[in-house]
Amino acid sequence: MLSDKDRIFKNLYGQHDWGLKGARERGAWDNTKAILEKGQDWIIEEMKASGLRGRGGAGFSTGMKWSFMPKKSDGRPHYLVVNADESEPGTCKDREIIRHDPHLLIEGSLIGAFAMRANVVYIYIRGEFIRERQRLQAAIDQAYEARLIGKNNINGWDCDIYVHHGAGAYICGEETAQLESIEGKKGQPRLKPPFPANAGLWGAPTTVNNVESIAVVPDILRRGAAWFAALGKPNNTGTKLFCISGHVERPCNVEEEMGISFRELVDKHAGGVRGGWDNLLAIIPGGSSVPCVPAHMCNDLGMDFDSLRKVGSGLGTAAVIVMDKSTDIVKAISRLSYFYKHESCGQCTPCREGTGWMWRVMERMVEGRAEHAEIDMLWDVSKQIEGHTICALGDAAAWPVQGLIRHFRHEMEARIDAFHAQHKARVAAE
Ligand code: L3W
Ligand code: SF4
Repeated sequence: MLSDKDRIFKNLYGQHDWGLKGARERGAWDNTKAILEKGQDWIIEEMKASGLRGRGGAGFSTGMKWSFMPKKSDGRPHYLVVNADESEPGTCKDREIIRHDPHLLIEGSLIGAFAMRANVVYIYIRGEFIRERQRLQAAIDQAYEARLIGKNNINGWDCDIYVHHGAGAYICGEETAQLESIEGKKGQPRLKPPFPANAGLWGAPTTVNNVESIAVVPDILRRGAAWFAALGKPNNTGTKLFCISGHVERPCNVEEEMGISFRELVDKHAGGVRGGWDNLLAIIPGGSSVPCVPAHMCNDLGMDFDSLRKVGSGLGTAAVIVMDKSTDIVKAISRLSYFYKHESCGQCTPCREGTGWMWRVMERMVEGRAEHAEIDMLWDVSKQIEGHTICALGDAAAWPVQGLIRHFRHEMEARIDAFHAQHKARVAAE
């Protein structure tokens, strides 16, 4: 279990002052100038050495991503975009950082901007987060007033931070759709490559990082990459915010060491599975976009990128959705299918048509109004979507359905058999 001294988010539950004074008491903005004075190369190497992997879902190395930004200016400005569009079902961690520790995010933004030679940062915040946007703006105003950011600030790197709010589209959390949205266009993903580091906002070098990824930067650089890398497991280092929801006694957000077992995470922080461990049916360990993991595989399950990949799922955003045996798992996954159908931007055929097709079949599967062969057809369609689309939403729609078929095919078949048996009985009675 993570010790208090290794905790980064000391005000996760909002018990203390969120403002500049409180943040400073917790160590924020301490010697930021000295960090910047170590230079861009040192910061990027230190970030690589920390092993920090992006906290928005994909787990790409943050230090590596920063290193893709051009080292020499070709006249184009550089941009840092902080992705605060937190919309992944089950995910509610970035919101807590913004509400209760916004200065960690602001300080991390300044350091990241410096490391990538950017003088402008956009924080793209989910449209529904109205109070959070106000809180973030208030914290930014405090930082300007104290001359921690802005032009000619005391830290020695000009940096303006703008809060840009979304309008309720999940797809604007995809990095290139987010860039389109900031540019004032419809939020539709772009083809990659080129990656944003080469051609991002208005065609200029841009890096998009998740809120949590940026908010942990000041602590990593103050305490040292070795401290962060010693937490967790090799290739899965550091601390992580987990959002535990669903059928647990006490749903919560908690910062823990990467790689903690699912059982310890839920027992220690969420009061255990509702009705006891034997009542567990399955979990979705990383936000709605990753496949479910059935109970029998959850015993020694490590909550980190590689361990979850090994069991055919993923850490994603670390939003852990716990489902007990009262859950209609076919209905639950069907609801996710509806979500992805609704949120598809419609640019590519496999996603636009496939998500609607999967949802309609899933709705029939809930009632059992289907044939056994359609389960295989559903699998085939999901495979036609996966990897054949512009952005990851297609994969994200396919994976939950694949997880259901892989682990709960017997449940789908039983439902179909029951439906046909009932139908037969009805016909016989008539
Ligand atoms: C330069 C290369 N850059 C990759 C960069 C790329 C991006 C990052 C990861 O996220 C996940 C999905 C869900 N040169 C590069 C390169 N990059 N190769 O690295 O890229 P990628 O393509 O692996 O993934 P992605 O499309 O950024 C997809 C999760 O995100 N997800 C959840 C989203 C919701 C939230 C939220 O609510 N907070 O994040 C939805 O799909 O798990 O695996 O920056 O440019 N050769
Ligand atoms: Fe749009 Fe879906 Fe294609 Fe992504 S995969 S670009 S959401 S149609």
